[in-house]
Amino acid sequence: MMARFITTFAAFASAAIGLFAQEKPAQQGLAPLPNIVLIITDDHSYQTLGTCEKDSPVPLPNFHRLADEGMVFDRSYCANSLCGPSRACIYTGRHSHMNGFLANAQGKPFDGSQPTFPKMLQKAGYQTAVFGKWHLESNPTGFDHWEIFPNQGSYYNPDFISLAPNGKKQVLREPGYATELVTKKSLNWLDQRDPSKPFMLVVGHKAPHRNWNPAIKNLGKIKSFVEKLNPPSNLEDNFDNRPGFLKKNQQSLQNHFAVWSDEHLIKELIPQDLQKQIVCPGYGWGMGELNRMSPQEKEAWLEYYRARTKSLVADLRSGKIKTKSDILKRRWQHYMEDYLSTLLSVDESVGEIIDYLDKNKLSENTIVLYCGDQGFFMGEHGWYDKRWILEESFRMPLIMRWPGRIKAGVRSQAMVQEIDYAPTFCSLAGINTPENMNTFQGRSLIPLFKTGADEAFADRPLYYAFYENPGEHNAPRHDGIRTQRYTFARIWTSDEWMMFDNEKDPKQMNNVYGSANYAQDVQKLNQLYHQARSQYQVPDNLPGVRGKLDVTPRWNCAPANAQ
Ligand code: SGN
Ligand code: CA
Repeated sequence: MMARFITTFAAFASAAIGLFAQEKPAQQGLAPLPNIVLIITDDHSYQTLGTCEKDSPVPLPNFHRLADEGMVFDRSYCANSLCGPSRACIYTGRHSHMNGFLANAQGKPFDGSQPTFPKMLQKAGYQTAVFGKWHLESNPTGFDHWEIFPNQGSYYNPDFISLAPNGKKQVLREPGYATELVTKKSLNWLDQRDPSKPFMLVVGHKAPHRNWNPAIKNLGKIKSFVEKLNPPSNLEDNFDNRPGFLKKNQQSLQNHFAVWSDEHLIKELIPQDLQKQIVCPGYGWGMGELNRMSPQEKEAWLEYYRARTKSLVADLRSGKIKTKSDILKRRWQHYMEDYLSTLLSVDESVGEIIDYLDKNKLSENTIVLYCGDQGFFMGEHGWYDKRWILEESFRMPLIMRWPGRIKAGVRSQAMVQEIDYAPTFCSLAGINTPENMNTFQGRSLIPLFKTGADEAFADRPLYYAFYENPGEHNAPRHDGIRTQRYTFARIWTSDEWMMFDNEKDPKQMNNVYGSANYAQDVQKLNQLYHQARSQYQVPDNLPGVRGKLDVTPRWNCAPANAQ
């Protein structure tokens, strides 16, 4: 394993990008160190990436452009499908049990004293900044400049936390729409940077996170398009043939969707008798974002969603919508429309960033990595949200663009994971000393730049663990692996196992764990699962069954990263 790592790395260092063979290329008069732009969205699903097919119906032209000019990864996965933990994995290049940030609500912030790629790049002379979504509770470390949302952040007129000139933390509310503000701040920072130094910029968008509030200018822009979409075939999943815990989950459009804050229906316009049909018990009314809007924004927002509500009421009265299934389908359309509308602004942001790099002749020396922070259910299994090792939640968008260095227009089938980004960036910056690289559990993605394929990424079991218990949507603690063909996992809370043959059952409707036909594969996967746990140094008591987990961060990962 170690040998393969070294060979791969050596081949890369000498051939692909010779300048990185040395530790500090810039000091040796070689080409400048590459700049890094990491764009992270919140809850962007692979299914709605808009780049997946050339003729994708999702109207996101700048994502199409990014895909045309870069490499799209079809098999890119997170490590823990929740915002804070996933970001901790990205920044540290290590799994949650190593970086100590296991869950959003673990009551202990991310320990910013541990090694992260921003800190390493900063030390190597990079100018670094992060804007927007951060969600790790402690102050960002490794960044020269940061302006972050408190917690989840808001869509309209959001607050930003930053350091005042006196070094004290300040919270400032800024007029505008979150996605546009984050883009503007990012581009301003680029404009004001010292051009003699390399930079690493993190653009952290809130969109398309719940409660899916689009920019006012984008309201209604894709309504007619969404009306032509069909919901996933398993929108009304009954969870037969699978562990009982899936049924207990609380993230269904049918039963756990708040009619005002999530669906944006206006209560006063829904007659009492119809309210019973459309309100999920316990998920009623309440809408914080409305209070953040200016009177004009509020009026435009209300006008748009009044029309949505009236049309639903009219269709219920006329009988156009009758059954529970009809109501669910309409709700799914509303969900899709709002979710995708928030992405219209992300699409603009991506376009503006690429334009900036092109116009300023930075593209050829800048790698842009676009990713989500996990996957998201778009009605598959009847769900929204994420948290599960199930495919839609585990798989996440990843596109990398670097003209001349990363082959354009390629759809890579390599098995990659978010913990790979940190070692990639550090290798690109020439700071891949054994000491640095031994803090990471991922692998540098550089061997994939030329063609999108490499033996080391072909069938690499990826480890996943989720620790909240029970958490907001009642998802249990579980961990497992994804191989090229199978998903294999243990639900610790209920001691149930699940295994999906993703080739035969891509929608993951049938647990084959106990099936005689798969007995040999179960054995093999069980072995791979235990191998992964030992390779990544997962303590025996994790994820644990219930109760609080408190893990002290560790960062000496050798030899786990030397796969
Ligand atoms: C909020 C959402 C949840 C979501 C978590 C975590 N509820 O609490 O639906 O799972 O964030 O999301 S909401 O009503 O407040 O929108 S994460 O992406 O930040 O991990
Ligand atoms: Ca998220």
